[in-house]
This record gives sequence, structure tokens and C-alpha cells, in this order.
Amino acid sequence: MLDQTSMAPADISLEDSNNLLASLPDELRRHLYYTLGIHDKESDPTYYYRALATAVRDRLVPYWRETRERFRESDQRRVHYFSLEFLLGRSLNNAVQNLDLDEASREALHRYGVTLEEVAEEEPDAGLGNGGLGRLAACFLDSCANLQLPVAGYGIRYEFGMFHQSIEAGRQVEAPDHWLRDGNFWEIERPEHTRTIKMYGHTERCMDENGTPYSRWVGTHDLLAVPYDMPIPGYKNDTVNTLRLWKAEATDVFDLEEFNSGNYPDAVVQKNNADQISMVLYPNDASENGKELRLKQQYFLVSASLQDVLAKWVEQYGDDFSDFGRLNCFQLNDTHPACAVPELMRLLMDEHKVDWDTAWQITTRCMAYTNHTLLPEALERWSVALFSRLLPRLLEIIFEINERFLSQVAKKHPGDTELRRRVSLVEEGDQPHIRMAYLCIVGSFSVNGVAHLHTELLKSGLFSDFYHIWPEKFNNKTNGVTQRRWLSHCNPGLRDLLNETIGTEWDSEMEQMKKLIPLAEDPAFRKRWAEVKQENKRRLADYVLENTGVEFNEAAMFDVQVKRIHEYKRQLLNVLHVIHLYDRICRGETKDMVSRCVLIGGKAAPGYHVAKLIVKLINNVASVINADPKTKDLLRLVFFPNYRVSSMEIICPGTELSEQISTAGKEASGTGNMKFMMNGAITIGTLDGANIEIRDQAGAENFFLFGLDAKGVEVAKQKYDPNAIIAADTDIQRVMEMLEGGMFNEQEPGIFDLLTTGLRNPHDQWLTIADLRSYINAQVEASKTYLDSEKWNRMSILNAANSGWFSSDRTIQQYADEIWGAKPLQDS
Ligand code: B1N
Repeated sequence: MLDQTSMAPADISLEDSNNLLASLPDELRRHLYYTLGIHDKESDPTYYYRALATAVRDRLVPYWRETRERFRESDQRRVHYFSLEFLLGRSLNNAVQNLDLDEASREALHRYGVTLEEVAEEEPDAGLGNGGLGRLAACFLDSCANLQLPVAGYGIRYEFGMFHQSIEAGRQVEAPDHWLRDGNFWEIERPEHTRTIKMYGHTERCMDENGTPYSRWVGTHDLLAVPYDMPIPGYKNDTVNTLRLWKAEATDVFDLEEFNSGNYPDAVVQKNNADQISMVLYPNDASENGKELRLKQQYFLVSASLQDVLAKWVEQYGDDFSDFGRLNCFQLNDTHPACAVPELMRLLMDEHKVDWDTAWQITTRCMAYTNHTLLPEALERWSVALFSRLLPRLLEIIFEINERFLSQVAKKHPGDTELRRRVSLVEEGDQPHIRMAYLCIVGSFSVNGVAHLHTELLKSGLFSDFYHIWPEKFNNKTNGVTQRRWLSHCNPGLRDLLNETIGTEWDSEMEQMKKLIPLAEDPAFRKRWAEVKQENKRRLADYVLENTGVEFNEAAMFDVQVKRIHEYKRQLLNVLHVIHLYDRICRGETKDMVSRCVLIGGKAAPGYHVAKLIVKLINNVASVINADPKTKDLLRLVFFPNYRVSSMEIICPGTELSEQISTAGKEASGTGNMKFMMNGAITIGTLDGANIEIRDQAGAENFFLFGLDAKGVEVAKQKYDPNAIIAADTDIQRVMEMLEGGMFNEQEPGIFDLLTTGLRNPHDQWLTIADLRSYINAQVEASKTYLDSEKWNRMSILNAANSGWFSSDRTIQQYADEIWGAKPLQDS
């Protein structure tokens, strides 16, 4: 029996909670002693990390609960951001910054003779994403919490995140990333919200009591989805949003038949199969994989998340779904969660007895789709055969959506069978496939691209038929990044300078950066600006030395390209330029040459042979150049291993020249380009993705432009003759001779033939040779400018000053206003 004085734990008010928690130093001591059992005077910094993380998380908990209550009580639209990837990186510094605990943390750690920086280093990156798409999701969650928007992230709690990359004999070697090995001090498991997920089995047609036919999905293999919640703290605003990550587990039900017949191992196999679903992140960036396990992951995420949202709805509103579409919105991060469309239909119809028309009205009122790529190899298609085996009920629903859609099209365009074939959700052929992007477009009220050019290309190319059918669905939302991680946290020198000169509001109102514009004309300010950069270069040089053994000359220009390794991103173009510089050094043509330290980093998908060969080439060229005494103080090249979120936090503040050199029309947006810009790097780039907007914002005179534009690329492809270009340009010819003559692979003849024949191939899609001369010229321009340091610093300041547009706060405000119709929920 409970007596009068007993309290549910949830009865702790914000005020009580502040009284329950001791000061941060005392809480740190308590967690060291009681939670971790550390009684020694000196212990490993990892224990300080764990104790501090736990103490900081405790401080988030009451606000977290309060935010949840506020959401529950409000009748505002709630947004659910569905993504197979959330590339969070580290959480400690972010939480310390957002809760304003910097000073208190430092003081608490001081007693033990450790610094916050040392302790923060102990945290493994949460690498639950490949690159831009996953990191965008993480920046978006940060901005949603900053803007106090009722947005929850939904993803998968992968046991293994993005693989660890090391370099052996110049080649990429992958190792598993067991980021959870020492525990995750941020998450809270919520077993009471476990959901059951169905797979396989078959459907049966049945009749209800009114004689209406309906389908039943039976004979399924079930598994469990167990949620783990990660707090997403807002910036000094008492808001803590949630990222709910699902872990797959077997139902406790053993296969009794197997079990009873004495086949215990087979009964346990089922358990192992279930665990696999959340075991590992697929490491393919911008390319489709097509594996059954990947489709299982996708369905697992959306089914668990939709059931979660529906269960909360029913708890609050019962079985009345008339307002569900008005009060809920699902943002689909690319087509990876596309099953959300048929799954919401299934849950509404099969589990909640809603009729087709109502369910469709609800679904199309709350689904919104973001496209992140035009690359044909990344467009997801799942074979009908696989779908019918794994998700038979969903396939039935998809077929019906398609039938209804195609008859609507036929009504509007009678006789146009070609149009119907083109827009069908089913691609016919020997092996019919479901086109997941089309499913998203038909099932959503909003379709957006991620930069102006990208959205225009979607409308005029890939999705033009759909644009003609529903022009009102299409809109652009240019990507952004959070200045709180990508400036304030990662560049404390610049943060302090900004706070001193333009005030402190830029951290949540990035347009305030414009106040820097007049300061670009002030020589004294330029000097301070340059000093901050110099300090960041020193820090980066130390980091490079530690990780590669190569010494960077701190007086040289730091020229950086970090991103996934992909042919369209053209790391090869960068290498060709470096070889050209080396050739100039070898020929003694060094007059007016600017010293450069070139850093390239990024992971290649393990199955992407050409990308891995590019990694090997970069490493081989680096070995030759760095070992040649002629290059001393003039040129260095390094391949930075295991590039990840936490390395970008050191790389981007120390970068002077940002390489954004993709073939025009291929990079949907890019987001690294924005981080560099905020930190005062100047971009050398093509007119691709968000580079165009970066140049518009910074001013054309503050950007090094080169290369064909998207239209030019299409024209050039018609009659491309790289061999003629090479033959006509002696610089390029010499570069090719050095490469083809085996200068960088003396001991391994022929290994780079695939790359050199690719460059010379008239069908080379990436047009590397077409842009090389223009690129070399733009690099000459960059070097000349660098020699005039006053001019360079002025350009650098103007880049940072005009980077406000690229804050994810701006992007999210636009999603909230123009797609979601979501309003902030202020604390009472
Ligand atoms: O999404 C980023 C953009 O800034 C980049 O330009 C774009 O390349 C990137 C399949 C992808 N597009 N598609 C993917 C990732 C994982 C996967 O399994 C595709 N990533 C992008 C943010 O908008």
C-alpha cells in the first residue's frame, strides 16, 4: 500500500529538482565515487568524462521532462523527423555550452588537474551517419531545439556506426566502430514504449460484419523495437527535445516447435536475426545498396516510429483521427524512410479501422519529402519480389496507391500512356521495381530540394512530370549548419573576437554577422582576425602532425578538401593540381610561388573500388612530394585518416582555402562549404549546389570561381575530347606524363591505370580534364591574392560576415513556416 507521503518520481518539479541536485563539482564527485566507484586519487580521464557527462545529463532531465509536458499539452502541430542517419558527433561540449555550464565544468574538473578539453576528447563520436545527409539531420535537431519547435527525431540506434578508417601502405583499411562499448552516457532506455514490428508472412482477404472486404497480414515473424532517447538541448532556453533511436530485439517468444523438438540452437537463431537489424550503419553515401537487411532497417524505423506517434495520439485523442493530419507532420530525410507512406496507411486502416479515402487524406496531409541527390545510382528502387516476401501487406497498399494515382493521371491526360508509364510507382521490366522517390512524391504534400540549383534541376529534370502534375508541392530549402557547433564551439578564438566586437547575439541570430562588414576595412581588426586564424592553423598543424607524422609550415596557405571520397566530388582534380605544383617545383619554376599545405580527408565506401584507388593515389603522391627535399617549405600533401565530425571541429577553423570542386549539377548542396565559410575560409569552387548561394552572399569578388556550370556540363558532354585538351596544354600534358609514367607507383606498376584511362575517356561523366585548366588558373588567382594578405583577410572577413544565410536556424525557420506550419512552444 502506498501511503500519503509516497510520490511518483515524476512528481519532482523543476524547482525541487534544482534543490535535489548539488553543485556541479559535488555532483561530479558523487558520480565518480558512487556511480563509477572511483576512489583513487588519480584516475583515467575517461572516468572524468563519464562522471561529467552523467552530471550534465542529470541537469538536462528536468527540462527534458518539462519540454515533453509542454508538447503534450499544446495543440500545436508536432513534427517527426524520420532519418536513417543522425551524425551527432560528440555531445558533452554541446550540452555544456547550451546549458551554460562551461565555467562550472572547468572549475569542477580543475580539482582533479584535468581540463574540459582533455575530458571531452574521451567521448567517442556518435557516427550514426555517412556524411552530409546525416550531419544535416543533427544540425536540424539543434536548430529545432534552439527555436523551441516541437520536433522529435526518429532514427536507429546502430550498434556500429560509420567504420573507422586507417591507412596501411596508402590504402584504406576499415575497422568496426563499436561506439557503444563503454556505454552511452546520454541515452535513456524506455522499455515501456517497446513496439512490435511485423515482417514476412502473407496477406489474407477477409470480410467484415458489413460485408466489406479487408486484408489481414498473418503468419509474420515479429521482432521488437526498443527505444533509447537522446536529449537534444536547446541553446540557453530551457528546452530539451528528443531524438528517439530504436534498437532491434527478438521477441521473447522462442520458436516453440523448434525448441520442443530439441533444436535449441535454431530457436535461438531467430533471436540473432532480429538483433542484426540495428547492428550496423550501411556505409554508402549517395549510392543505393539494394540489400534485404537495408529494407528491413528502413521498415523497422518507420513502423516503430509511426506506431509510437499513433499510440501517443490514441492516448490523448482516442480513435478519432480527424485532426491527426493537422496536428502531425513527418519529414522524410530522403527516400530511406519512404515506407512511412504505405505504413501509415496500413496502421490507420488495419489497426485503427479508418477507411481508405480518409487514411489517404490524412497521410498526404502529414508526409513531406526531402530529396538530397540527383545521382541516378542513389535513387532507391526495391524489387517487387523482395517487397512481396518481406512486406506483403505494404506492397498491396503501394499497388493500390499506384492504381488510384494512374487513373487520376489518365483522367487528366487521356491517351498519354507514355506519361503513365513514366510516372508509375512500378518500373516494369523482367524484374519490376518500386520507385521509392515517386512513392514519396505521390504520398507527400511537400517535396523539397536542398539548394536553389538542386531544386530547379529536380523540377526541370528528374521529377519534371510530377512538377507538371503538382507544381505547388515543390519548394526549395537551402541547407544550413548550426553556428553553435561550427563556429562558437569549434573556434573559441573567433568566438571571443566576435563577442567583443559585434556583440554576442550572433549565436542565435546569425544575420548579426553582417555587423562585421564595415570591420573588414579596419586594418587593426584585420590584424586581430589574422591572429585568430594563425592560432587555429597552429592547432591544426599539431593535429596533422599527430595523425600523419607530416609537418605543416604554418606560414603556408592551408588548402583543404574534406568530404566523402567520390568521383563526382573530384578529389582527383585536386590531386592533379598538386602534381602540377610539384612539377613546377621540379622544374624550378618557383618564382612567386605561394607555399601550400594541402589536406585531403574522407572515407570511401568499402565497396567503391575507384574511390579507394583515389585514396591510394593521394597517399602515394603525398609520399613522393613530402619526401622530396625540393618541396621543403613550399608544398605538403597529406591524406588525413578517419575524417569525422570531431576532426572537422579542428580542421575548419584552421582552413584558409575551401575546396568545393564537384562537377556542376552533381552536388545537391554541400554543407562543409558552409562551415568553412563561417570560419573565414575562402572558397574555390564550381557553380554547383550551395556554392552558388555562397558566392551570391559573399560577393563574386570574394570567391574563386572556375569550371563549367551545370548547363555547360551537359553541352560539353556532347563532344568531349579530353585527349585533345591534354595534348594542347603542356602543363596538363606533363601532369599526365608524371602520373602515367609511374612516378607515384614505381613499385606497383599499372595500379592507377583505371584512374588515368578514366580521365582520358571521352565518356568520363565527371569532366575532370575539361575543368583542369580553369581550375589551375583559379588557383593561381588564389595564390596571388594570398600574397596580398590585407586583401585576403578582407575577403576572409567578408565571407564570415555574409555566412548568416547558412545557419540551420534560417533553414529550420523556413521548414517551420513554409512546410510544417509549426510554432515555437515557449516555456510558461
Ligand atoms: O546530402 C547532403 C548534401 O549537402 C549533399 O550534397 C548530398 O550529397 C548528401 C544514400 C545519401 N545525398 N544523398 C545522400 C546518404 C546516404 C545514403 O545511404 C544517399 N547524401 C546526400 C545534405 O543535403
